Amino acid sequence: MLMIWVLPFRSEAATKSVAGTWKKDSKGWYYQFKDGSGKAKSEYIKGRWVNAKGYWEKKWDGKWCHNAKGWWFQAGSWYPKKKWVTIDRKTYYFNASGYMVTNQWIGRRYVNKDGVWTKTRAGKLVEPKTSQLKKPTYPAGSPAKKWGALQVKGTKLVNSAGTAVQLKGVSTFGIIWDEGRYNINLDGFKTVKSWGANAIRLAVYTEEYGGYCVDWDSVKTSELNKTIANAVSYATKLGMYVIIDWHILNDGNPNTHIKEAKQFFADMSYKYGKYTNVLYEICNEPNNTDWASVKSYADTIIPIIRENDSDAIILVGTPTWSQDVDLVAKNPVKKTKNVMYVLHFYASTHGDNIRSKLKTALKNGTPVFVSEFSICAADGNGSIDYTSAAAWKKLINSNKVSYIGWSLSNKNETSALIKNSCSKHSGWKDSDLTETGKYLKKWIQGK
Ligand code: IDC
Repeated sequence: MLMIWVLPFRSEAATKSVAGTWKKDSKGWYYQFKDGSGKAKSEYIKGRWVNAKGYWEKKWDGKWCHNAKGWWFQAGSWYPKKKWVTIDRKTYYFNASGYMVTNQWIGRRYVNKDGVWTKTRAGKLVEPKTSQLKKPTYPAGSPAKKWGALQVKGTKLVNSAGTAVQLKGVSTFGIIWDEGRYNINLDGFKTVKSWGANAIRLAVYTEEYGGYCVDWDSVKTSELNKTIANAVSYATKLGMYVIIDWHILNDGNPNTHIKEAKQFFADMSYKYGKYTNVLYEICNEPNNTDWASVKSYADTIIPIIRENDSDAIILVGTPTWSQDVDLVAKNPVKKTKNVMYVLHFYASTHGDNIRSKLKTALKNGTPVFVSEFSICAADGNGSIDYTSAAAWKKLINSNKVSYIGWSLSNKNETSALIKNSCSKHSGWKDSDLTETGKYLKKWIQGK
């Protein structure tokens, strides 16, 4: 970038907002703001770079520059590219050529006509504190501690060391629905972990009652966000993996609510980008739509997640209520890294024909994750088919496919894991579990 003119850049406003004093201690110069917000950190103050430890690092001193193409920020021979930089307490984004961008969304943040970050996509979300965005620590011996960041290798889910692993666990009921919401608590998850489960799935319905995309009001949305945040924190405390499931169903085509999905996954990945125990499931069960539409949706959502989280496992639903995993191999998503495709089954309804879809997919190199199943009929009710369930169990275990049982509720339906008569929200004994609950527990226990 030649032709450098140095111009005063919003200097008056800057002076006001950065009012403070340079001070020195044994480690060097630091900057104390006057407004009570403490010391500067990882930001430019009046041309001086204050590093992550809060001290001035002279070698990165910089200044605003301008040419016919626009503004950039020059620090010695370096200038930020594809980067957010906070300069005099305002946050700017510099594109791949190093120019400041204006009037657009960059991931979840909007920069205004002056290039200043002014809002987030979900205005209602409180910006998480920096401390919340840090990589959490997991308890010694827990699955998340032992296995670390999961990856996909061939058709297999593997741990950070490259060894094949199997996630197994339970799905919550709709997280805002009464028959299940109270089971989302630390002790409830602990009970499930005591069975040998290493994963919890959070069913965030989109269009059904209380869903993320209907009856949109700030109270409900913040309630959903709070529940997700709590649930992730319980799983994290226990060192369990946790799947954030955008539970489309009625809506059929995931593109119906793609606008909300973009916001949702930008926010979730921003919050949990450093959580190696968080997985994203981007569309529970596409139906009455085709793979091309689902793929186009996935090709939009995956890059949004990847802006904040470069390697988390992403689960992509498939057409016909997540049965058509056999269609994927011919036309997979664009960014395939650590992506798996979702198969769901309800053993009384789905037999050999769906099992053969799983076999075909694996044979063709498609990684499959069973993020929801039950051993009853597809309406979540009806009778249990133990023969079909056993065939599924054998096929799934022999291929080390991950499986998550539906659902941690006490609703009066066959798929509920807890008896309708049981009102406990944790510490369930075998006598509190339904036939489905006991079956899942045994499977998880390897019996
Ligand atoms: C079901 C619940 C049921 C609720 C219904 C709402 O079990 O109590 O009334 O949703 O539509 C799925 C879906 C899952 C369904 C489940 C059983 O992913 O949301 O839950 N099922 O019908 N796919 C196949 C079966």
